[in-house]
Amino acid sequence: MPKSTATRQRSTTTTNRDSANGSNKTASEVSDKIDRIVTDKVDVEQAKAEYQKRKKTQRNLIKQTDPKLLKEMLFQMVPGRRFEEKCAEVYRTGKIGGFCHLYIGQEAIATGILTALRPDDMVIASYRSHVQAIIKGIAPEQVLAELYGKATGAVKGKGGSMHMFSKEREFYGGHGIVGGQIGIATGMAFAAKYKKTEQVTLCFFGEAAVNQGIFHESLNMAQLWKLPAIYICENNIYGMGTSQARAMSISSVARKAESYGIANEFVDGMDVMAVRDATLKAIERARKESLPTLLEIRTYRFMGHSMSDPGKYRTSEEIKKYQERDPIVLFRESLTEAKVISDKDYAEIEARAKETVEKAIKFAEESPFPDADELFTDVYA
Ligand SMILES: Cc1ncc(C[n+]2csc(CCOP(=O)(O)OP(=O)(O)O)c2C)c(N)n1
Ligand SMILES: [Mg+2]
Repeated sequence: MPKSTATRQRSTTTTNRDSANGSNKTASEVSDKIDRIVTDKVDVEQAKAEYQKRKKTQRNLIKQTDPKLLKEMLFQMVPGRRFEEKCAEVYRTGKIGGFCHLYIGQEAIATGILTALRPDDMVIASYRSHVQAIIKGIAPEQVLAELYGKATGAVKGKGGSMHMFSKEREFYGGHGIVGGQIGIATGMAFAAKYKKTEQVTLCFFGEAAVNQGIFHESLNMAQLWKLPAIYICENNIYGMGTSQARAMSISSVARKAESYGIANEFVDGMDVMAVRDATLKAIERARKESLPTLLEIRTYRFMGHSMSDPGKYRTSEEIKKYQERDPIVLFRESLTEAKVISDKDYAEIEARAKETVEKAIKFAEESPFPDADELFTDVYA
């Protein structure tokens, strides 16, 4: 826990009486206990050991899954990574303006979840959503053109990085207000239930959004009205430069869902098979029983919060440690061990990914900027 927070906790804990267990404790014993409660950051070594233990289950999941789909999942992750790396490169040349939040390190989440859906299921996300938009079916060309502010972009060049949208693909944004999409998702799930469409609504948000009132109001209503919604907390343990330990009194997001009676699961976000497995169960619960689920998926972003993040709040050692659990490397290893792919297959996947990104770049570069008339279209206020 950072020193400043530890100090703040200590200075406010002046009582000698520990009300939780009724015993007499010194102030320092109480504050040590608080430190332990507040600081339960995932320990990388522990996560690695757990993953090794889980490999057997993972291999079983791999065996039960169509090899074509497994290759497709790896294929979704690799161009997702290469796309974002290219965005970073191009951003630095000034061709992309405005905010730009990259997804590098979190690819197993979008892939494990979005390859488990029906095409008509609805997805809504935060501003960190280029990869979700692509896997949900918006062409990489349209996503990149949107980043360039070009007329051929997903929303005609008027939204930029944070506002991908496609009614046709049932992808409802790209939202810049932290937590704002959680309320919208709840309304979407209500509409689907009301209209009996059997669509499931999936809502992606970060762990910092959980501190917003809208999260709590939405979860309460979702369980009360039995809505077919899946709330996906991508817990990368930082909200901009603030670590979760400094901002959240109880760091288990999954436990917060329990207070509303919502089914919940804590998932390793570096393991795409675990993400997919948890999603399949949540989808079944939503589709068959019309009940919500919250998934807390632990992950880590390898890049800064956005392209303008100086990154002074964490050490390069910490980043390197998490990079040892790179979701693409882990999945590639598992598929190789299970003999689903060879090194040659992987080289082909990388080549296809490169081609996809190059095609998107060419398209974005060659596309025109919107006409001045566009300033007056799609304006509702
Ligand atoms: C209501 C609101 N408050 C503050 C901000 C500024 N802000 C933008 S991103 C962010 C952090 C969000 O972190 P998290 O939800 O964990 O998502 P992550 O960026 O880690 O994916 C903040 C505070 C905002 N956009 N909206
Ligand atoms: Mg976060």
